[in-house]
Amino acid sequence: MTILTSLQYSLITNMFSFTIAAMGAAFIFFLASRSQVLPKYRGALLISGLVVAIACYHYVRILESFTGAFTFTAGMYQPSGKPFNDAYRYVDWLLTVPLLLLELAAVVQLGARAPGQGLTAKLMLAAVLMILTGYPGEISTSMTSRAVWGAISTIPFVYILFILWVKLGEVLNKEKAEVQVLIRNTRWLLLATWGFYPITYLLPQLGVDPSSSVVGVQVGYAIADVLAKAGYGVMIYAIASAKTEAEGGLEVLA
Ligand SMILES: *C/C=C(C)/C=C/C=C(C)/C=C/C1=C(C)CCCC1(C)C
Repeated sequence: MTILTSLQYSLITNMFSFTIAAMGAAFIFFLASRSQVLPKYRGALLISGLVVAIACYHYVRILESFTGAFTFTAGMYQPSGKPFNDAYRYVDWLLTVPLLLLELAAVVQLGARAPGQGLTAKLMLAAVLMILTGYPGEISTSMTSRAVWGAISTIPFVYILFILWVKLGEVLNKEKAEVQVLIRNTRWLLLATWGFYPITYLLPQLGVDPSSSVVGVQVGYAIADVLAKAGYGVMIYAIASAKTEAEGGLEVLA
């Protein structure tokens, strides 16, 4: 860790605090919204709830670890000597990224029925590989190994986004117009938010000074997490809700 100004430090801790609030609120929203959609889509909302609950917990730990890594002396935040634990973030992703893919598969048919199951499993496996290979780079102090692990991690990343883009494109035509718009927007949200992570990861490589890098990486990942988990969950809810409507609404249950 490097020395941070008060402004840099509070930007990061305020962002973590906002993320905890956003994830916690999203958790209540997803669970409360389950009754608004057909039973077959309720699994997706439960998974959305799990994702934000896991993230909410990890952000509490990330905030705690971050504040412990600094002491306030002479008007600046100096490294306390206690390391900041990046593993909270990566363990969080290890659990939540495969769940986000499952969440999508629970509202959108990602392939032909039976083979579709296999495809979701492959995407989830690729997600695990992406996170596991990104971690050694994230904690490395050597720019070379950061670049090498980052490049390896980008292979499954490109695979996942490419497959999702193509598969979501294929299912579009089978849906009603309102659902099509929502799936198209979700596709863009996925690309934009997931694309944010490798860009954030690159900041230290781009010659950004160390303290600005810390701010960029921590704030960048937190913004991306809120959008990719809570924001995406709201899109999944909107798809489930539009499909419920298209399939006759909740009255079909009566
Ligand atoms: C809720 C958390 C999500 C959606 C996390 C997504 C993370 C990524 C897409 C990370 C990707 C990375 C690369 C493609 C290369 C560099 C290392 C990573 C792990 C930051």
